[in-house]
Amino acid sequence: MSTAKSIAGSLRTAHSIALILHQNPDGDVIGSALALERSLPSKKIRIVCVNPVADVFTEALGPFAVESTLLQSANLFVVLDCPDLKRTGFATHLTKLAKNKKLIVIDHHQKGDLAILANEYHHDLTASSTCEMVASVIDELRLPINSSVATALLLGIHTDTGGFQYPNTTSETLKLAARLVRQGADYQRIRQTLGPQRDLKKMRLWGEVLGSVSINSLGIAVARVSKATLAKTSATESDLAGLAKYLCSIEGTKATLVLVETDAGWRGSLRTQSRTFNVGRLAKLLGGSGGRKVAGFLATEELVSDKIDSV
Ligand SMILES: [Mn+2]
Repeated sequence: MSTAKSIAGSLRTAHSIALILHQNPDGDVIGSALALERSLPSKKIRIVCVNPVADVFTEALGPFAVESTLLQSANLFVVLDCPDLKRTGFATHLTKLAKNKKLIVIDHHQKGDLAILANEYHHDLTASSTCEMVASVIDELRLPINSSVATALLLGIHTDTGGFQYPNTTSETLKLAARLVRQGADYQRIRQTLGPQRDLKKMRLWGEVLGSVSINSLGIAVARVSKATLAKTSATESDLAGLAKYLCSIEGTKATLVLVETDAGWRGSLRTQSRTFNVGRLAKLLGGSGGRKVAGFLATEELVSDKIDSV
């Protein structure tokens, strides 16, 4: 397993670096990439993602460029905040280029198949976020953290700890957050931009969905989002971001399941904050996959009505 020190060494010697964000990029992966890019201005760095980045992140962090094509020309490829090759959106590309280019992973999730493919796998399950790990890498590089880098790192920590509310918030996390604020991170701005959404379509969608949430016999809060609900509220799937986390706050809930109707069937996303509940095992039973805390599956209509309520 690689350390922050060895990752720093690889970054130091590379001239051209591609930072790869996972699909549907969140605050942690975006914060990690921007912190690295802004810490290494003398390198040629490209941030790459198959999906566009939500406006709220440029609002919080200032403008930055994200490319959708992964060029082979870089000499170092870094996958951030993602254990699974498929979730990068560049599975074929990365498999091919890993044969003659250096591929690094920095991640805090349960290990996935990238652990086999990568040349260096920097992994820390106890880190609150990839941003927390990236902060150590920047320290190893002996680079100063300016206010823009500090804000990017704090945004990732804020995202993955639910604003310091989840159990992954350790004394190390709080110590780092305090240091980042001292180094000029604009926490007020992060809270304001990533805080409760003011978007009316999203509110209407959440209203519809929350109105029909049920809790099954296993203590899972189940929310169903049909195509009809999306159409009725003129909202899109991206407006569901944060819903699963919100549902986790229902008293007595062990996990949450958000079912979204798609052309291929019902896509189920499971999430838990519980230390004992394993949603990955449940997803496997339903033909899906994932880790202990976040997992997913695709179900036919039949499965949704027959099994979900009894799981
Ligand atoms: Mn993360």
